[in-house]
Amino acid sequence: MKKALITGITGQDGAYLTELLISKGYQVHGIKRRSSLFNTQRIDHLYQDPHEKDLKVVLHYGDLTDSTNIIRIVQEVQPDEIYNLGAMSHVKVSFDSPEYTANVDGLGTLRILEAVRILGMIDKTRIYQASTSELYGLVQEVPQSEKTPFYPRSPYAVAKMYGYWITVNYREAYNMYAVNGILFNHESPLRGETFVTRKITRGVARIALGLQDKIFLGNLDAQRDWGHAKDYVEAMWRILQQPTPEDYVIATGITTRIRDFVRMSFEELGIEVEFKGEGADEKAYVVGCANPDFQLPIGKEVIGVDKRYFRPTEVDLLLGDPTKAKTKLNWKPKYDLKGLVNDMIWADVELFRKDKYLQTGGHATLRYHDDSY
Ligand code: NDP
Ligand code: GDR
Repeated sequence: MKKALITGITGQDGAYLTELLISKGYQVHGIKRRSSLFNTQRIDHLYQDPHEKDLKVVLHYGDLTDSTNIIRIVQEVQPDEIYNLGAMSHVKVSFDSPEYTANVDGLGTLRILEAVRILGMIDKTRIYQASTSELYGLVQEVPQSEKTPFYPRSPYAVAKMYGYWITVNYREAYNMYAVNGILFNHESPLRGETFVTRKITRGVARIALGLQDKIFLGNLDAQRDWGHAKDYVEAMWRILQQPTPEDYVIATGITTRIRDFVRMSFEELGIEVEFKGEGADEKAYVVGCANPDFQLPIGKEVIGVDKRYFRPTEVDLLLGDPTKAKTKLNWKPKYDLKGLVNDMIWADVELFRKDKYLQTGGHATLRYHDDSY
């Protein structure tokens, strides 16, 4: 039985990757951080009582800032594959916590590579590094491919740049099987609540159910190449199965503005919105409701812009060229953007229907604070 070790197993990608690897017969080991609250919601459906035999998922306490801990876990697990997905992954938050971000996202990668090297496991263990389209930053060339120069625009991206190059360097210096997946944005119903797509689908679901008046967003003009996380973890696995270690861009090849993601989310629920105004004065209003379950007053203001969500330096346009992945990995996404929006918005409607039920029955007073960031 192959063994995989996943850092960041409690995150969006960690959860989908764990499901995928279990379905392929792996035993999956994951590193989770100690937290004062349970933080395993995304993988709880895979939970097994640790007293059972032949466990498919084993969790270890740890942290990417702690090399002794990383070395011990790698030694104990003896993984065939390591997926380094753990990171402080929020671009805006990285401006608030730049040093921590550098430690986890940059040096954390080094700690993984060093653990494998120090333990003499170079010939046994393959390493996947979660690199990102944020490396491209300030637009140099469109679409962005494996050959496009980097110009990172946030402490997050700069830290990931270190992670990218140290992975390449260890591959070249020590002949390690260490590779980068340069993944463009990928989303899902498990997406963290403060990334823009999930912030939108949660907000739109609550507005449609009458639980919230409006949501505030930042830069509506930014363009992103969005795919579904389920498709992207398949690509991660394929990257590590290749005979030679190489880096790959994973993207859909289609880019969309934030404003249009908002429009599409409302549209899925039969609500038509129109944007008016510019910059910080831009707003969206309801202009039609086709679904009897979601009737909102025509003219209702549902989206506003708040400058606090703008970044000090922005990445305006991401559009990936996945030709290499399509040709060499035979990878092709199953979801298009409409399918992604559909999956996300209906999951959030289901989630907030429960809130609605509790509120209507007088069992809860609800306050939402996930529209920060
Ligand atoms: P998430 O934010 O959902 O998950 C991040 C994971 O990292 C969580 O499990 C988190 O633990 C863990 N983590 C955070 N800090 C530490 C630490 N100090 N030590 C150990 N683990 C830590 O991210 P995604 O699943 O979306 O992304 C996975 C990886 O891919 C990340 O590295 C991200 O930067 C990168 N990436 C993501 C893209 C995307 O669009 N989703 C695109 C390109 C790259 P906890 O649950 O306790 O917070
Ligand atoms: P990103 O994702 O920065 O691309 O990083 P995010 O969803 O946070 O932002 C995408 C774009 O939307 C704009 N935006 C807003 N963003 C947030 N979070 N909140 C808002 O209210 C808002 N309004 C507009 C942003 O300015 C930006 O242009 C994600 C993360 O998963 C990284 O870890 C990963 O590496 C990259 O994707 C690829």
